[in-house]
Amino acid sequence: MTQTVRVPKARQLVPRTRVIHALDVEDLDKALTIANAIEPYVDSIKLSYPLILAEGPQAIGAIKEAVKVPILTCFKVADIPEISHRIMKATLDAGADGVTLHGFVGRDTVRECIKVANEYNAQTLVIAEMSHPGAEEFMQPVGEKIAEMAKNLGATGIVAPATRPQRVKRYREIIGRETIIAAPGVGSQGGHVGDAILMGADYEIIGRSIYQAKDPAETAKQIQHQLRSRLEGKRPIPLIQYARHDAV
Ligand code: O7M
Repeated sequence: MTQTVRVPKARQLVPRTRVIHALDVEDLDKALTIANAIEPYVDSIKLSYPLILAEGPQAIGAIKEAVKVPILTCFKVADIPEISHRIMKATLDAGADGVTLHGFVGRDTVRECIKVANEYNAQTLVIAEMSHPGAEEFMQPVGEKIAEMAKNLGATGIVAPATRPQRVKRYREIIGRETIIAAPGVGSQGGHVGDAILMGADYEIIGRSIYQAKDPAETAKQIQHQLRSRLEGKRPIPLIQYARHDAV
């Protein structure tokens, strides 16, 4: 008897609006309302502990069903390879199209996570340097090595701080054009809309500035206008179609 093999159908990140929305609310109904309203202005919706701990992993599938953009989950995986493998599988089985993981844990864990993601055709974003001030203490000194490792292992991309656009520029120099950069820290953390992209990022990750706004859809639309005019005014780095989930 032939066995049915699960055909992975992860949605792929495509740079259109160049915004990833971090939908860090705790209530699924609220998340669904916001997801539907802001979808035209974002390339992906990123879900994290606040929603998943409150509503369970089925919230990933519920949001995914409501929108067409890829769903990233942000558990920032950072465990030994065997446990990371199981976290990845559970997350991807729940419907995630892409995941975030830490790079500081080393290449065995990162390689394992990328291997699992590839089986699902899913995207991997490896955190090189975080956006908060504390990241300068321990992460920044090793961030460039992490970025290089992530690229060499075939990660889809890295995460670098929009709060320090010069660092984004440095990461772009290190990893070249094939590996994407997603940059959090815009708005609530002090980063300006467009700075990270002008320094070489592909996406800016924006959370509270949108979901805490009185009118999230209108705010997301305004952010999109602001981003467009900044990029048009300053000759943006050309858009590239990214879909790297091959070779580890
Ligand atoms: O715009 P905010 O500050 O409300 O939200 C930022 C989102 O990006 C939030 O979901 C954070 O968990 C996430 N993030 C950072 O803020 N800084 C980082 O260095 C990394 C992330 C992240 O998404 O890692 C993948």
